[in-house]
Amino acid sequence: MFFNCPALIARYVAVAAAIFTSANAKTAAEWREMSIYQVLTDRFATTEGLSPDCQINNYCGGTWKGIENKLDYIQGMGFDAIWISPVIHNIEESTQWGQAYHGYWGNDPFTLNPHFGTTDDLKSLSDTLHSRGMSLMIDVVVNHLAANQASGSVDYSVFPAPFNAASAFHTPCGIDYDNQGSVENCWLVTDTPSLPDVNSENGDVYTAMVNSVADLVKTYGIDGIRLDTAKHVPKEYLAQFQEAVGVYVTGEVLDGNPDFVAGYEGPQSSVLNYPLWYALIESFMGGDFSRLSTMMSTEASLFTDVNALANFLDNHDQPRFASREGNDVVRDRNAATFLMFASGIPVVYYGFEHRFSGAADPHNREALWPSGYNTDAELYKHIALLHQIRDLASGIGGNADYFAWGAEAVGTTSQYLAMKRGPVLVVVSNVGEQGTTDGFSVPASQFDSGDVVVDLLTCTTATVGDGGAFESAANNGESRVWIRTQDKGSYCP
Ligand code: ABC
Ligand code: CA
Repeated sequence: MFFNCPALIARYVAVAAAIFTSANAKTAAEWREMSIYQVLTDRFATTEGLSPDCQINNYCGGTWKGIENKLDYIQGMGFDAIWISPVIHNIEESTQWGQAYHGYWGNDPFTLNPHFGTTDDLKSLSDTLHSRGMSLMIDVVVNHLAANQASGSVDYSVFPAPFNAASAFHTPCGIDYDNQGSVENCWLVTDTPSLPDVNSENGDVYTAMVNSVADLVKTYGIDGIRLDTAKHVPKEYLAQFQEAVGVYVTGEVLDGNPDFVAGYEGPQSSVLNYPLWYALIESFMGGDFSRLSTMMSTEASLFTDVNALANFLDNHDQPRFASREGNDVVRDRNAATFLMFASGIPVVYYGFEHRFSGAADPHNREALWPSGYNTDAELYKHIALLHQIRDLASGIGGNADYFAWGAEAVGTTSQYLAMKRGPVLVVVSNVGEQGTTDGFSVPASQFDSGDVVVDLLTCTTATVGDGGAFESAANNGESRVWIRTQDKGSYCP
């Protein structure tokens, strides 16, 4: 994200070079081979593995130790990385929206949030992940701090220096979303708790903010960053941030317009793929798949590296996928199949695997413990299987090749989408549990006439005709993952 600023690049290149030589820092090229499990730290697991009552607006007791103790559960689904909530100290008060359990109400960037554990606990989580060959992404906010007052009466003295003065923040104003200057310089929230907007033009203040994150990266061996509210920070300051932290950054630019969002891509950074998300929600919930296929090709032409984008079906700000009207587990499975083979890094929001169905914030932030961390859950098993197939597919031409290939839609109808990526041809559908007896005639594929292909989800075979066309038979609304039989390895013996 964020690069059009050679002067800043030169200024920070030395720092970045130093950091990239450290053991854990991961580049965009490394991240695009991974898949990420998004965890709200407070809601995932407690240190003792207990199941306390969870008042949805307050701290419920999840910790970094709790996550560490449950890494088998996460790795068992096949994920390579986790993204956890912001780690810094937050306001303690109970507000009209409850407590700061989500971690986005920071008031001291130099101290950790004691609700989530100690410095040793965070180090231990990072070390344990690395010893398992997994990676750690943290959520970070440089756009604002939080205060338990409305914007007109903030007590700046409670912030640590250099944030303890009104001059460390922009003059309060509410955001006009039609004006990018206002989006960048006004306050995301002006009523209580307000979010004082960091004065990025104030060199001492902004450098202190950026360095606080660079310190976290070094101290805790952080591999990547999800940057909150990226579209609220001017691009030149995003570039400064990127260079200082020296690891892959995926920025949150909450916007459906791919032209606008693509303006935030950079050599070591990408964005959360909101434009694709809007299209995929519409298509999987009964719209025409041409919308999704058009967005895929639009993004392929707009982004330099479409494979470094972070794709998702839902997150802590959006209604859960399973909460959507008319949804069912068959659609969930289809969407998960799409996510796993589309161009980009798959990000799965905790609880998807148990069909949690909370809708708007805060209901989409349920505690995970009532699930019993059941590894027999239908979607847990489907995700694990998809990861195995992805490993098989990416191994065929070699990882470097596979993750450089983009996925390309080769045919759509109102009910089906077929897309190819390297050796795999995926067919997904939005018909859901009602199924259909009509299959999909894949009009063209990467396969050759006469090839026998096998769907690794059912072990059904088909023979390819002229121009790579073949019949992907109906499967009760389920997805299919076709591959040449000679590439199937030990699958479908
Ligand atoms: C609390 C309550 C909410 C209440 C709110 C005022 O206060 O829980 O019920 O409505 C954190 C917490 C939240 C908390 C907020 C504020 O802080 O998690 O629970 O809400 O106190 C990030 C994080 C998010 C986090 C913050 C703040 C920012 O992911 O979890 O929230 O650190 C904007 C920002 C985006 C931000 C989001 C919440 O608000 O840009 O970074 N998320 C339009 C705008 C977007 C805007 C969005 C929602 O509305 O363009 O910029 O996001 O307000 C599409 C268009 C989009 C459009 C959408 C709606 O439609 O293309 O542009 O988005 O078609
Ligand atoms: Ca700002």
